[in-house]
Amino acid sequence: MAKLPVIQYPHPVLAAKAEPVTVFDDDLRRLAADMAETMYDAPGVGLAANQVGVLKRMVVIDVTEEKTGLTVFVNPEIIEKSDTLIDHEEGCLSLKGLYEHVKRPDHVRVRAQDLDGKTFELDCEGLLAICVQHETDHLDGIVFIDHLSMLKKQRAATKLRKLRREEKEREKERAHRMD
Ligand code: GNR
Ligand code: NI
Repeated sequence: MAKLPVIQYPHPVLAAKAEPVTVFDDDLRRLAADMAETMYDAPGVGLAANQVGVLKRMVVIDVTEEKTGLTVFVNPEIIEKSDTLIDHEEGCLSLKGLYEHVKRPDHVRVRAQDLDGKTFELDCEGLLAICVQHETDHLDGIVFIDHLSMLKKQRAATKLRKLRREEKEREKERAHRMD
C-alpha cells in the first residue's frame, strides 16, 4: 500500500471526465487500496481517482466514525435522486481549507460495480448521500464550488488563493527558522 499525493484545484485533471473501468484486475485493486490509505491518512470521508491523477471511474468512501465502512464504487451511477434538498457544508481534499454550503438531493440511489465487477445498488442518505454525489461529480470533472453561483464561486476561488498564499508564507517562515 502507498499513500498518494492529492492533486490540488485548479489542476486540469480535476476538470476532466474519467473513463469507465473495463478491466477488474490486481492493478485496479492496488489503486483502490492506495486510494483508501490516502483517504484515511488525510483524513477524509471519500476520494475519487481523478484526485490522485487517474482518469478511471472509481471512488472510495467511508463515512463511519470507526473507519470500518470502506466501500469501493467502480463505474458509479446515480439512478434516483430525491426532490428534497439538503444544505450541507462541504470540503474537499483537492480544495484544502475551503468550506462552503452546497444544496443537493438528501437521498440518492447509486448503482456501481465492486472490485470483482459485480453490480450492486445502494440507497444513500445523510453524509453518505452527499459524499456519493460529491465523488461521482469528481469523475465528471466537477468540484463542489462548481455548484455555487458565479459570484460565490469567484469569492471561493479568491479565498482559496489567499489560503494557499498564507500556507506558503508559513512554510517560508519554517524554512527560515531552520537555518
Ligand atoms: O473528506 C471529505 N469531506 C466531505 C465533507 C462534506 C462533503 C463532502 C466531503 S468529501 C471530502 C473528501 C473529498 O474531497 N472527496 O472527494
Ligand atoms: Ni472532493
